[in-house]
Amino acid sequence: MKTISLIGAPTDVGASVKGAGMGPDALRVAGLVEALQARQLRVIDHGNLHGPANPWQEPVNGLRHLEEAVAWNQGLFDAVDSALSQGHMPMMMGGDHCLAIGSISAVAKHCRKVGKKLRVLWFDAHADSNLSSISPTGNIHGMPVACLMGHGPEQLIHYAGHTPAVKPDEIRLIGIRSVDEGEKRFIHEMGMQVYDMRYIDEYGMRAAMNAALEGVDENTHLHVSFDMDCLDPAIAPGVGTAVLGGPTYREAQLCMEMVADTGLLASLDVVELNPALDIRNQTAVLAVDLIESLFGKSTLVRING
Ligand code: 6HN
Ligand code: MN
Ligand code: MN
Ligand code: MN
Repeated sequence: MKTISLIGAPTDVGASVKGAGMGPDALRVAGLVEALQARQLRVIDHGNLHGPANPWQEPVNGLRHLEEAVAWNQGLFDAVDSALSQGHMPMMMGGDHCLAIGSISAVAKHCRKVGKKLRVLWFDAHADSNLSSISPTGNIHGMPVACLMGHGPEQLIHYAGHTPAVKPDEIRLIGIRSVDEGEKRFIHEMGMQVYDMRYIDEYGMRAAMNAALEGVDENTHLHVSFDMDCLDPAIAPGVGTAVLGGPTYREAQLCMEMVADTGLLASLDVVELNPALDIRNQTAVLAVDLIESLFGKSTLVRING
């Protein structure tokens, strides 16, 4: 039986608005543990990590709350590292998306240790590929992809023990539709593969997912980093940086089902859920619904679905 290690990271130090720190509890209230158990998974809820409060300060040298982001990511790196070394599947409940630096760095370290290929599927409205020199806000939740690729403040790029933690060809950005000018150049220079909303409109989600999953095999560790603002705000209003024109409910379900079909999901981040902006916890309920599909719950009539 697969064991899921649930790790709560209740912070919004990397975000532009307050509230994402309530994400882990909103997911619990929405029934995450029970939903996973119903998928025949063993669940260990490790509770919430502790870290510095959000000092709500202006950016310093293009970075907001760097010290706090470093502390949270170190705690998360350690928790994910420990879950993986026990053979558990870590599920990080954010918290804002800067936390993916610690989480995915631990995954990258693990992959190198056990000799697995890494594939990160990054679902997001944003590219999260800013650098302190080009970021319009200084918010670190806009920078995790760049940090994971070795471009970022020294304290945020070495958790994995090898830098960059993630190579450009190990990550796919899916659903993006809000990209800053500097990010466009960075993505181009890095040669990252992007399945943005234009691609999804023209070719469909099935084609986007097939392309994003191309090359994964039994020796691949598949990590999903799911920013709730990837989804259309009509179905997911509880996020701090909503952008019109995201995937529909069915498109999102298809993504999850296609990941489930690979049987390769090995770690997960659910981030940017902001209960302060939600309506009756509906975005958390939606997250749980999508996670069930990610773990194989199917709308189709199948023997094991
Ligand atoms: N997220 N590109 C904007 C910025 O401030 O860098 C928005 C980033 C949003 C990040 O939602 O995880
Ligand atoms: Mn994000
Ligand atoms: Mn986002
Ligand atoms: Mn260095």
